[in-house]
Amino acid sequence: PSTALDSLATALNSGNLKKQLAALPALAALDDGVALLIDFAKDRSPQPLAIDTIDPLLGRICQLLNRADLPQARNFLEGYYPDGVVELPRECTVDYQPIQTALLEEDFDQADRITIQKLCELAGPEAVKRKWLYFTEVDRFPALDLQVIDGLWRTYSEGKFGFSIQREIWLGVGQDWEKFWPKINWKQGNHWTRWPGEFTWSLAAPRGHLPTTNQLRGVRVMNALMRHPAWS
Ligand code: UYC
Repeated sequence: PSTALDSLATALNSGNLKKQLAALPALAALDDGVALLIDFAKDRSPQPLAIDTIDPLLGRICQLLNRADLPQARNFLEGYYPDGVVELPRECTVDYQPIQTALLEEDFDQADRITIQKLCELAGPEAVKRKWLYFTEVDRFPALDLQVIDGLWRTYSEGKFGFSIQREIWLGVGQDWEKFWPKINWKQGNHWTRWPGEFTWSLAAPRGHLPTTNQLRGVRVMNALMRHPAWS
């Protein structure tokens, strides 16, 4: 009935991010709701956004329109945001589009694996062979590349995933790793959450849960990510 659509439209136009995000799935499930989401997105930004303009609302709308798989949604996405709602800067030497594609599909498991692979590519051919990073390699990462990866994760996670989110939480617990792990569900009591099987590969995960950084060789890589000048 139109009253249901009306109250969803009111939520969408409330300007309150929590209310807006909460209304999106119900809107995407209605034909008139999909049309509303498309108009809202066009109005908000008729072209993909630069990496310094993170918009988790638009990111979530794209995920839901992509998932709705209706011709009008497909036409809109292809016409306005063919590669996703984030415009990747040309200055990056590594192609981060595969991360954007996986996140758009809400395939957070795949996005996590690609993120690890892309960080190795950024570090160089030795890291690609090794398949893990040295903290000294992280120190040398260009700020822009980390900002792009972080911006993609934030855009497509209702703003809850990404290195900068993990950093915020880590600063919030006074940089105490033992307080940090349980906050992001990487450890419960003495039990490390097993990768990949025990991680939560969805938006149901707690803030900061993704992307993952292996702690098998210690905390130095994560420490280098959290302290990188990209976030200052
Ligand atoms: N794994 O447990 N992890 C791997 C995590 C630990 C282990 C990769 C995260 C604890 C082994 C990623 C957590 C631990 C391998 C992560 C976690 C452990 C492996 C793939 C929670 C045992 C096989 C990329 C903190 C108690 C590979 C990579 C190997 C892989 C992530 C075991 C992303 C966040 C301390 C045996 N785990 N990892 O870097 O190198 O290997 O043997 O953190």
